[in-house]
Amino acid sequence: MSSEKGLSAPSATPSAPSFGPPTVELCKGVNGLDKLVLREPRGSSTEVYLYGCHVTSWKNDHGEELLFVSSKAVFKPPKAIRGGIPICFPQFSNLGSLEQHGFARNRLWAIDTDPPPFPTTTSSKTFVDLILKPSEDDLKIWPHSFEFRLRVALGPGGDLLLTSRIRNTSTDGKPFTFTFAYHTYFSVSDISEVRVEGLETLDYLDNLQNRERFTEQGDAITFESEVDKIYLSTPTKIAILDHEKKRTFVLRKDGLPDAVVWNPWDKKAKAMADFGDDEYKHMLCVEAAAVEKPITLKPGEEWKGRQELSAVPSSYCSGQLDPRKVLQGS
Ligand code: TA6
Repeated sequence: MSSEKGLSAPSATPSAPSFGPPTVELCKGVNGLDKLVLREPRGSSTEVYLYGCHVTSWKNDHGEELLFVSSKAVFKPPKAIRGGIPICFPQFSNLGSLEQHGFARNRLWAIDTDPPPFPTTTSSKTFVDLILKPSEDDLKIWPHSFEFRLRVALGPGGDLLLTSRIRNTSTDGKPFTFTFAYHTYFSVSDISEVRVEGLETLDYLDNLQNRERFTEQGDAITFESEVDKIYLSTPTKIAILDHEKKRTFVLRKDGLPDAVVWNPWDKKAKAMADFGDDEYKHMLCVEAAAVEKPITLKPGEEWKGRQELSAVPSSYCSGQLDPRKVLQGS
């Protein structure tokens, strides 16, 4: 049982006497939507709306925003917020009967005041637990009872940790199957100067070519046009290198074998009303996902899917830092 305290009682962090205690604050965000602001004693912070359990901000200890949210994002249910980390459940762009990325991001979540013990002890003291259960209307479109618990946490170094626990609570004895993604929008200075390391030579399904299967070439991925690829069975760590900012995002994932890489580029950007025409230059989606092999849960079974994001300085642009070393690091 973790000795941590979450929303109910942020406690002082004895190991950091020179910093204040971690804080979690419930307040009003855009259009009066409820949001939680988590502040880590060393200065990093994150914000999560109860609507969609949608993380819309992740700042480092210098107050720099690391996630992309469109200036045209609509903070008005039932439209999903364009940017941040949309939660795609119970499906990720499968051509099923549901909306493209499921309905979890379009629902109002609740603060989970009585979460079951967290499965792993974590060093994070700054976290909040949210929960989603299907409404009667949800059960009409997806007839499966579930409890979806999501912990949003800031690590001591400002890492952003999302842990999802989805349990089949059906009493009809029926299993259910789902696909999932953390649809993370990273903020980048210039997409034409971004490289992604860790996906080389992997097979992927290309959403721009009827999801046909291809094999990625052997170099880092760079961007000159629209990309929409589902990389299959990827390594645990993926690095996103921002040349201009000399910053590397490291995405670590567990329970999510695949990774989606998406940039709409100019044509698709213009076609999205909640996305600025030029905003494609300053974002890249790299999404920890479970798509190729849908997950099946029997009644009572629980699935856990976790992603950990960190932002580290990288002198890669000067060629000094071998990004592969970033990936092999702890
Ligand atoms: O993750 C890539 C993708 O599936 C793209 O095909 C594009 O549709 C994107 O998600 C955005 O989807 P959304 O439903 O949020 O507009």
